[in-house]
Amino acid sequence: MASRVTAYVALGANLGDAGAAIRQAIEAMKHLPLTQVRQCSSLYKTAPLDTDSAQESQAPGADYLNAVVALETGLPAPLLLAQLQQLEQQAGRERPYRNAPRTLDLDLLLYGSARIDSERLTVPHPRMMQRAFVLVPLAEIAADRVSAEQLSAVAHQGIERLAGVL
Ligand code: PH2
Ligand code: MG
Ligand code: MG
Repeated sequence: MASRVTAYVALGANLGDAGAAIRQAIEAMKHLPLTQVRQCSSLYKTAPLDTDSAQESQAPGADYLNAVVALETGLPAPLLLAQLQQLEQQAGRERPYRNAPRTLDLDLLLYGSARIDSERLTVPHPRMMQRAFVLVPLAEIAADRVSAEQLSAVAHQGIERLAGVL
């Protein structure tokens, strides 16, 4: 049997019904081939980060809803990425400019202990350690993958846990 890997995926949305988009994406991930959803973090309300300064005429957008899930998967990382991108498309994702508000963003954070540096995919996700909206929900379900130092480095970023919503 092909080997199975624990992968962590960050979910984010700040356009349209973000809560519905995140819940639907988690349901859809349960139906991906060779894949089970093992754990879900709480849902978090987070202030938009890194909105593109070259786009100052654009509003930074609404607050985000963010979460992280753990998948157990037999899909190789490039195929998992393709499946996640397909779910983004099904949620009506458009990319008018970098970090634009989005109906659904699914980022592959970690794929087992793999280090991947290809044209299409970098794992661990290159910016995850600077982002409370990733580290706080990740630490909730995978405390061994985030250190106290990494959490305290992002502690100033606005993030609110929405208990009992997911
Ligand atoms: N995603 C980004 C850029 N900024 N800010 C928050 N709060 N949440 C996000 O998911 C997010 C962001 C790029 O993917
Ligand atoms: Mg992202
Ligand atoms: Mg993305």
